[in-house]
Amino acid sequence: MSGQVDLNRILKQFNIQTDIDNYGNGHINDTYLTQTKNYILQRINTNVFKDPGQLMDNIEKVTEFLRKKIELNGGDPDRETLSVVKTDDGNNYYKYDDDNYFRVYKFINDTKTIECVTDPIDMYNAGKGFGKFQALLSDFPAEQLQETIVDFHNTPKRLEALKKAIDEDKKGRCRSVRPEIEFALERSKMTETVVNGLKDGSIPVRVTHNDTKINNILFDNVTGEAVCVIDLDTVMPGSMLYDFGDALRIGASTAAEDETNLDIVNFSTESFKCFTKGYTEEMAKLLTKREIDLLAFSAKLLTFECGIRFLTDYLEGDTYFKIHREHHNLDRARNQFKLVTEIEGKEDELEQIAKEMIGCV
Ligand code: ADP
Ligand code: GN1
Ligand code: MG
Repeated sequence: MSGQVDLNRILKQFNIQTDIDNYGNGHINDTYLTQTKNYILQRINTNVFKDPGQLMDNIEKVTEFLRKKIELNGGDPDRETLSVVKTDDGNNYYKYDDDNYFRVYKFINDTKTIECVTDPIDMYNAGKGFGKFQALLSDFPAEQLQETIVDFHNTPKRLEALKKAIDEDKKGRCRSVRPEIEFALERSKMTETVVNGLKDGSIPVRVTHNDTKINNILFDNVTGEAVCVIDLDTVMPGSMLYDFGDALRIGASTAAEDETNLDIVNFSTESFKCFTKGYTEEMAKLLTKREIDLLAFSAKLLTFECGIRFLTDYLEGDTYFKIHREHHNLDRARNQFKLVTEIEGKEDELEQIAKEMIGCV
């Protein structure tokens, strides 16, 4: 889509004069890196984020808040949080036309992203990174944030969306995915736990990231430690269980999110243990008993939720997530459902591990 726009003209608005290449593996935005390797340009996906101005205001508030805290803690705010680059007119994004909105961040050098974890130590580092991010935001005034995607982790509503897609069957694909549909509908009961807990107050509302997949964290090239949590588009009020569970969804999987050989898609107990250790080292003091009780459950819930989102998008004709091959969303859904089955098989053990990890910090 951004092939139709003049990227150099956009960069000029941000006072940047260099060429630019495609970059990154996100499913939502289009990302570019300047050839001088100092700026990231992103086209904000307006199919997903309806109000880019509101989105960027959220991000500016959150990053400014983090910047101050990082400075107070003696850290390096240029590395440890995203830095929004303003246009010459002082705006935090540039509207090219009605369909094309762009923003620029400083590129954070000497870091790497991980698509699929092969060493559980990376999960310990990721746990520390996401835990620290959450702890730093624990006193951020949540009422200052707009909901950039309403009901983003409202799992019962996600299931309703799947049912609607089944009823409409726009692409005539339902017939070929009966087992997947059955798998999803059989598990409808679990979708309500966190949403109801937030509603009745038994689970606290916190400022959360809401998209803690493992490639949304930058790791130091040399030490492997988490440097910066990125992709802040969905930072808004939610439950820490969303962040904890979602990080394990890909992070504890032994294969990529779209791996089609389901025999090699397993949920690694060791990765779960390492992530929980890192996360709770930063967050244990802030967690309630109810949150601790639901840590293992959250991995199952968020993996299931993502699976039904992929299946819904498949039935609707692949309009939300970027796909790179036919049936890509179906492959992703099957992969996530395999992980759900794996987690179901070891949920008691995972609960036990989570409690041990909390006890030892
Ligand atoms: P999406 O919403 O499409 O997932 P992201 O914001 O996660 O987009 O960016 C996509 C990828 O670009 C990331 O996984 C990361 O590799 C890279 N990236 C984004 N911002 C930065 C940055 N400030 N510094 C270094 N790399 C970045
Ligand atoms: C999207 O933007 P990205 O690629 O980090 C999606 C997440 C899904 C994830 C599945 C805003 O994340 O919610 O869990 O794909 N982000 C949005 O890989 O929908
Ligand atoms: Mg991302």
